[in-house]
Amino acid sequence: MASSRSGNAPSASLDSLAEDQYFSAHPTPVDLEKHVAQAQDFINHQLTAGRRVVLVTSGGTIAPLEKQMVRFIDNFSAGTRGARSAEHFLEAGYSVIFMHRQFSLQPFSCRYSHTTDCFLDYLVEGPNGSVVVRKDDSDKMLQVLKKYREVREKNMLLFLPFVTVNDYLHLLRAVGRAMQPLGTDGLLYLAAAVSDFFVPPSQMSEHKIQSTDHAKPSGATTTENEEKKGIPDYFTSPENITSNKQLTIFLDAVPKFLANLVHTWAPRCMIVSFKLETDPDLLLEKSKTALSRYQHDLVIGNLLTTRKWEVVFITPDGQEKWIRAPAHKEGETEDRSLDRSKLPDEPAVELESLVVPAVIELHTRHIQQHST
Ligand code: PAZ
Repeated sequence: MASSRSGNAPSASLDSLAEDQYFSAHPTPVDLEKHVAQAQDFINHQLTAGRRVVLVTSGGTIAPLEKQMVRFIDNFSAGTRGARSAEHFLEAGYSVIFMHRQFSLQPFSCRYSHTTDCFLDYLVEGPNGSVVVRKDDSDKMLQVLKKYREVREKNMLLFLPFVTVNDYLHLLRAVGRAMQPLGTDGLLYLAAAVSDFFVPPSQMSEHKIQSTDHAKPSGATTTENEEKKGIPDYFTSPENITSNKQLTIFLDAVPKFLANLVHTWAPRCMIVSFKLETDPDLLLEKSKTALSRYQHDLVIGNLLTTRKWEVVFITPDGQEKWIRAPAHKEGETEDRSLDRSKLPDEPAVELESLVVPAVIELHTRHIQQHST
């Protein structure tokens, strides 16, 4: 079998330096070893069963502001894309490593959590003090339950949680590497919304940031003068003393490791990244730039307001292909930008039911092209 990309990294040495620096300076999550062992067992099982495996990342990461974290920066992602996509991959016979933000939506249970109805609304009191599902909901719930039980019994679905952007990066590297034995049968579908900015641990306040006028900005470093006098300059320099209890936080860019994933962590797997934008004029350009920068297999672009209705596939052959969910009236699939203000909450057909088969088709081609 030919390696698809290994060794072709444009700046491999720089990437590996950045990788060493990041992973030695940023603490390993407490559960990492346990989660990696679970992933390895799961992958070995799938290798024996001869199944393809997809790693689906899902939900947002947080960027903590304090080591003993009280506050953090989060983003909007609920994990809908990831949870629904995982279901469609399972339906197609893939085994799924579902790497998700803790408490975000999960495959199958997403049909009943984070909805406007509380899960208790689906339940009623049954005979002899039992609890049963409300009659109108029980058929549908039974179908969902059966599918869930089946994939769990066949050991086709593994849940791995993360919370912070650092948890995510450590876990992605470890699971990506663990997927290497799958070769081209491995697929990475990176739908998580990963923080672009964070406070690195070296700059992070140990304790809760205080809301006094003289609070030191998070991320500000101690100066030589501060150390000599034992008095932080911050408290003596008038320009740093804020009025109106404003807090200034300095954020660093989170390093991008997609090139490392593509070229060294999982070089033979197919890698799909997502690109989210809010400005329609930027979406195509940014998606194309990401694909050419990281040299992976597919970028799926989407806009915040229309993400449930349409996505665009950007592939290395320079093609762009829009996939659109049918509007709620049958046949209404006009080739135009969607006007969010006129759309109902959800399309008639779930977008992921169209996106996942299209990704699988490309994965099949990837396997054919890179297997000898
Ligand atoms: O989780 P969700 O269904 O609310 O949103 C999905 C999404 C928009 C986060 C995903 O489709 C995506 O674009 N992820 C990558 C985001 C980015 O880092 O650009």
